[in-house]
Amino acid sequence: MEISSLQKARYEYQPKLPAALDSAISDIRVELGDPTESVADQDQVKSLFPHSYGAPIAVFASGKGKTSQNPLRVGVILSGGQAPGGHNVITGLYDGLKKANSQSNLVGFLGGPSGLMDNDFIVFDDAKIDAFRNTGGFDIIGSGRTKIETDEQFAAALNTAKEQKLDAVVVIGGDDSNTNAALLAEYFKDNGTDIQVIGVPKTIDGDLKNEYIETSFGFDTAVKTYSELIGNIMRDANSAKKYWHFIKLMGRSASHIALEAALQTHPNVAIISEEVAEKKKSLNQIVEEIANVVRHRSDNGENFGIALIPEGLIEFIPEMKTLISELNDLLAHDEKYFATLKSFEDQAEFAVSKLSDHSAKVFSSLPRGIRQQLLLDRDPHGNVQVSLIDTEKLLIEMVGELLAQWKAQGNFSGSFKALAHFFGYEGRCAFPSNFDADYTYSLGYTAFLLIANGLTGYLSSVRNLDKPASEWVAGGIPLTMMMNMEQRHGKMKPVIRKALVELDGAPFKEFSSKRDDWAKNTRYFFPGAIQYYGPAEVCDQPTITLKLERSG
Ligand code: FBP
Repeated sequence: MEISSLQKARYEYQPKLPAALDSAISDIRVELGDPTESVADQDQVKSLFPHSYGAPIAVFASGKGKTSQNPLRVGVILSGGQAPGGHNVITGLYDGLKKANSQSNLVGFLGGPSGLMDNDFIVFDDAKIDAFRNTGGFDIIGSGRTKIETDEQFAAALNTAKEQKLDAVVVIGGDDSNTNAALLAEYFKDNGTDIQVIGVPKTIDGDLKNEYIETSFGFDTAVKTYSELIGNIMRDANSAKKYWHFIKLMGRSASHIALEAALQTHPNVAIISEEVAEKKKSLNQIVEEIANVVRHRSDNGENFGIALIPEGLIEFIPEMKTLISELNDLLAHDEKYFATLKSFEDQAEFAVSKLSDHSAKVFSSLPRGIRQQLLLDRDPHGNVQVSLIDTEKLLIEMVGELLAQWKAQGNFSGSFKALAHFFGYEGRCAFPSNFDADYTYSLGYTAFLLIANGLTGYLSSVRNLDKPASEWVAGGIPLTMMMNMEQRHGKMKPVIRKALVELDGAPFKEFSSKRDDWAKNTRYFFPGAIQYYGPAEVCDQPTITLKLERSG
């Protein structure tokens, strides 16, 4: 296979490790803290995880330890959406295993969790690993969204683990996949095995974080990629001065990506879904707010602008949220009957007959395309596939209609020509930034250390991320500690709590203190492309969100 010059150069990049990990394996020791509790619903979570609940936080420090150097056989899966750095989790895990004992083996299950259930695998060797060092994507073994859910699926996973003689399984995934990892760890123990399960926090969405997990990997690279593109579009808009650009940004639920991209580029409008929910803004209110910015800028002779729209917005608008939740429930309950309805008209009629009066009205008021998108198949976790809903086009249409009304009333004299963009998939497989390359390699290496210290049901954690990598602190956080009970598919389930944008958090406060100025004036900021080589202030900086959260 031919490879680019950058890929060749990136093969040579040596990811940085926390100082405590950058020594002989025998010189790394684990420190265990006090027993922990889940974030909420302690009694229910405890009763569902009798074997793993209450485990202590683990931290790795320098000093003589008892990290096992016996040969290990470990399986790894990549789960869910791609995120830059996934390959380096695997290379870090592999290097840790081989450094401790060259007889250890790393088994990669193909195509996500289904590979584990079907025992579809490869065994990594140096050549395979070296071909993927510091590269983006998940193509080293592929990923998938199958959920290990039913008794048969859990039994199949255990069967494979036994057949493969695995000591441990590493699940690289987001909140749902790591919830699965916690259930799997519990199941393995419940079935009398010592097979360990370790999770690694992945997702460009940035919503798998808490006091101990400062960020999920991939967020840094994805948002820097989007910000580069937004900056380029801003310069184009400011050069031609004739278009508004409505840019939808990936992030299924939380608006961390939109917020960070706003902090990096200073757009005229950036909607933060969590604020929409908190202030109970209706779709019409959002439309009016955007139209007001368009009018204001137009009054200043600027018939152009940039609006950032978070992918998950639609689910945070109260009337839409109710509608979507009613649709989710009815699609889950009447799944079989619904599948027999072939035309959109029949499906829509059935939905309207089952929805509450208010939701039926909201549903019927939406353009046909959006109604169709709302009835699409859910993902395996029961979520609406918001990346397939054209919210940016819906907003352009509605803002355009309102401005046309204002024009007819003599309240708007400018022009509104808008273009829609969606930045999502183009950010998920970029070459990981130095931050993500270092962070993911450290997470993989830490996953190995957790296994070699006999721990299970943990999420690999690397903290102190606003400092140079040598000062990072590696360890493990019990997965049950991050759990609470939530309704899924109409039933209460233990899940890892998703981290949404906090309106009293430093990143949102910084944004809200600047946004009025950015709306009226053209303050565009051009971050440019991710740099891999050069001074640390250009190449190794974490996101603004991470810095503000750590200093706040
Ligand atoms: P994960 O939560 O699995 O990391 O996926 C995140 C994401 O990229 C979302 O931002 C997006 O809504 C979704 O995946 C798209 O899913 P798919 O790749 O299945 O189209």
